[in-house]
Amino acid sequence: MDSSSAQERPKLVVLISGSGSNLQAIIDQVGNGTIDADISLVLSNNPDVMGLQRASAAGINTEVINHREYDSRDSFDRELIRRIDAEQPQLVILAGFMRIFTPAFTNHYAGRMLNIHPSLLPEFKGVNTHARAIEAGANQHGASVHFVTSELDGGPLVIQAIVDVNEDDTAETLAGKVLQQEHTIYPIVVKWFCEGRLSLDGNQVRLDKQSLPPQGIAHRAES
Ligand code: NHR
Ligand code: GAR
Repeated sequence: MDSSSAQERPKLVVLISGSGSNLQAIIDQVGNGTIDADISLVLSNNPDVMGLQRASAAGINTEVINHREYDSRDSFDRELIRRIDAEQPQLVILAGFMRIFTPAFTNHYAGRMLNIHPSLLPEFKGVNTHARAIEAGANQHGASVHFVTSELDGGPLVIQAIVDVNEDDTAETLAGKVLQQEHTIYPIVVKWFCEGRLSLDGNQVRLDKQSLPPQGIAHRAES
């Protein structure tokens, strides 16, 4: 093949810490051809999590880099970078990854790392988002996909899935409704990125060369 022939499929590296249902949603859409990419590696900071089994079942390489075996966030992040860069991925995907990164890490992957966070950012950054939304009496809740920057859960937003909070919702029922929406919106964003339609220019997200509003695109769940 000559050098002007079609580009290779983009390579993805997915970072997980747990059950990996968002990873599964992406695996499924790569598998059925909706996302034209290869998942070259799934990395977990926790051994023995279900997400690693999902990856293996799909024939994807997995590796564990256990943060408990590193004496600092810096040394853990350096090892992650070494392992990720060996794959030369176009995109790094955080899918339920639970370790905060140093700025050296987030700067290294600026514009090519995405996260899904279970709240309507900028509300409820951090952990335990569903219980906090209930506690606050929120009428709406959801999930956000954003480019990752050094500001925790503060990077530029691509899309938000909005779900209604009902009176009888608990943190658990709400988590289930939100997770279902996550499985819809995250593969869409990954597909856009792989098709070269989505990019980050400074702090501005662009989709098909159009600037997105600060909250990103709103995706309302049918109820
Ligand atoms: N790192 C940076 N610099 N910026 C972001 O936006 C990041 C990040 C690392 C992870 C995911 C994020 C989420 O979607 C994410 C975004 C973990 C924590 C946390 O408090 C907070 C936010 C996120 C992930 N982690 C604890 C820690 O000490 C451990 C908590 C635990 O193990 O349960 O790293 O929510
Ligand atoms: C998802 O709800 C994701 O948004 C959230 O954890 C869950 C992971 O589920 N992420 C975070 O809280 C990141 N700190 P999964 O492992 O089944 O994809």
